Amino acid sequence: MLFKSIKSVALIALGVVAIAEAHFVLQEPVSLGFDDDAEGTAPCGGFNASSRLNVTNWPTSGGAVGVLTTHTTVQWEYKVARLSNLTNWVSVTPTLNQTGVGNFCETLIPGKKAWEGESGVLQVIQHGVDGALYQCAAIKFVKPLRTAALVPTGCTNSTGVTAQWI
Ligand SMILES: *[C@@H]1O[C@H](CO)[C@@H](O)[C@H](O)[C@H]1NC(C)=O
Ligand SMILES: *[C@@H]1O[C@H](CO)[C@@H](O)[C@H](O)[C@H]1NC(C)=O
Ligand SMILES: *[C@@H]1O[C@H](CO)[C@@H](O)[C@H](O)[C@H]1NC(C)=O
Ligand SMILES: *[C@@H]1O[C@H](CO)[C@@H](O)[C@H](O)[C@H]1NC(C)=O
Ligand SMILES: *[C@@H]1O[C@H](CO)[C@@H](O)[C@H](O)[C@H]1NC(C)=O
Ligand SMILES: [Cu+2]
Repeated sequence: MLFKSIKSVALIALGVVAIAEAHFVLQEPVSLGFDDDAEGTAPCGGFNASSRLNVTNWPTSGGAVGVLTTHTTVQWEYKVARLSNLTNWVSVTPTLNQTGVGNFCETLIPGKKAWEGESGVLQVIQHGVDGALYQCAAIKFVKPLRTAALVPTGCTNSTGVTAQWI
């Protein structure tokens, strides 16, 4: 649900308590930023998609995407674009139907093989009662991992969280 005045710094400080007030917050990889009021603004929830302050290497074999979510039934889309063409957002998974609130971590969201070596942006879209909501992260498409993907500490599923590709 929309909560008018809370800002990202306060949200981070409040941690889990804040999930009752935010639509969803991208926690992994490092987000371009969170603004509750602007989260419905495509492509990046009110933040400049070209921002490169904190870039996460993204193996084309897949990386972990962790969110805090407050809506009980939502559909997720995971898309990527090249930094050189931020009008061309490409889905890297089917749509995911997810229920339950709290932490939700998809451990293997792929990159795009054809874009290996290029700078890009990961876009996470939540469709729910508040319409489409957007969060992004600056990434670089890198070679697939030969070992099992690392799931960052804290990228977990809360009790009662379930999901199904549709
Ligand atoms: C977004 O950031 C890029 C790169 O820093 C800059 O060139 C562009 O003007 C910014 N766009 C907006 C709308 O602020
Ligand atoms: C980038 O993100 C990492 C992981 O959250 C953090 O440790 C680091 O301080 C961030 N760097 C900047 C410049 O924000
Ligand atoms: C960006 O991608 C779109 C869709 O593929 C394409 O039509 C457009 O020509 C591309 N623009 C640039 C600058 O490459
Ligand atoms: C998503 O899952 C819920 C709970 O199982 C179900 O009621 C709903 O119909 C599903 N929505 C879609 C779009 O598949
Ligand atoms: C969280 O649940 C989803 C859907 O069941 C699953 O694909 C994912 O691997 C789980 N995440 C973790 C960290 O176990
Ligand atoms: Cu909401």
